[in-house]
Amino acid sequence: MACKRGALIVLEGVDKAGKTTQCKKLVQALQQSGRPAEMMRFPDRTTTIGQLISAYLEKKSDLEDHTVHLLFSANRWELVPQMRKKLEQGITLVVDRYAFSGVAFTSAKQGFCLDWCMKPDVGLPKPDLVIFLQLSPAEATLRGQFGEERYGTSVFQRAVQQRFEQLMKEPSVNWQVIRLSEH
Ligand code: FDM
Repeated sequence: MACKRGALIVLEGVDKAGKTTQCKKLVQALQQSGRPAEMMRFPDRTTTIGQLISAYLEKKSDLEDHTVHLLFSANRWELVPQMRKKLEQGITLVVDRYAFSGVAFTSAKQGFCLDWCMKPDVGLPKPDLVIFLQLSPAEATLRGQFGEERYGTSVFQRAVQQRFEQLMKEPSVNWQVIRLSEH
């Protein structure tokens, strides 16, 4: 008997929005309701490409901006066969960041346009749903310091948030925005 394809669900948002926690909860809830579900995250730091990215994020190495953008995309592409297989097996994938983070973070840097940033990810499996956890800069500040990794400054995170807002105008993507607040 052919089994139903799994859904591809992506969680996006700026740092500290709680994506990882919510991904885990969603996987648990799906499993408890009898639907096979697994979590994935990008970057996947376990692969050879992922290790290059991880060293860059931890500021242990420097990489040219276009180069690291392409590595983030390559890190997604290298996992596509595995993703397709799982989806075909009926497993729902809950993914912590995807190509939208790729575009939002690189295009927040000087000299990058959305169009160039989107090109390397064209053709990736399309998410059935993208949940955007919306956290205002003021609320992010209430949650304490951004991490020690690259991109962990409030000025950069604000620029990233603006880029996400531009991406959310794309009607072909099923965006669902969840506004978070401390109160
Ligand atoms: N990031 C993540 C990118 O710049 N491009 C990408 O394609 C992706 C998937 O890497 F600062 C950034 C976003 C974030 C960092 O952090 C990864 P986490 O804590 O592993 O999600």
